[in-house]
Amino acid sequence: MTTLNILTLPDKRLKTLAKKVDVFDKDLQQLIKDMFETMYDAPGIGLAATQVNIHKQVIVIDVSEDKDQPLCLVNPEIVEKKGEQVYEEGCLSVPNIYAKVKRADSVSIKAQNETGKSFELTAEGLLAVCIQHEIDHLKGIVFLDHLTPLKRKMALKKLEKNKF
Ligand code: GNR
Ligand code: NI
Repeated sequence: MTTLNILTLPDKRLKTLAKKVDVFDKDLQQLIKDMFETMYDAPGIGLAATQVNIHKQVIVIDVSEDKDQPLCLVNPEIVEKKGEQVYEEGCLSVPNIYAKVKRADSVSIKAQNETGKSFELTAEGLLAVCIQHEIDHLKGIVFLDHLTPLKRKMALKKLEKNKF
């Protein structure tokens, strides 16, 4: 069992743009395994490789109650968004800070699995929130970037204060 170190704000490495995966080898499968263990251990409902300082387009997700529905997305792309929802988000890279974020209510994505096989998926509700949150990480975006400048400033102040 390997748990990876999770970067937290204000770490600038969280702003790195992740690169496409083009080699589906044992190392990739080990990374995915370690990311699932890290996510379940945290615990969290999703984890992007960016958060463990690996700048590849790899995401793991499990929004199920019983933590028995692992979903791995490699090279994910949103192909369609529908509607709006507001959800109170948190992030393992922004500990103890929660804020409402407006996102699409439903997303259709194209992605590859851990062996490189392409698939499409349409998600709504919490799974759609989580997919959008994780794809943001791969682009160097954290949920605080969706807030107004004032709310973001307040959240960052609280984060700083929590360190003492
Ligand atoms: O564990 C997590 N919970 C969560 C709750 C609401 C919206 C998004 C998330 S994702 C987060 C784990 C995380 O930081 N993934 O990047
Ligand atoms: Ni996050």
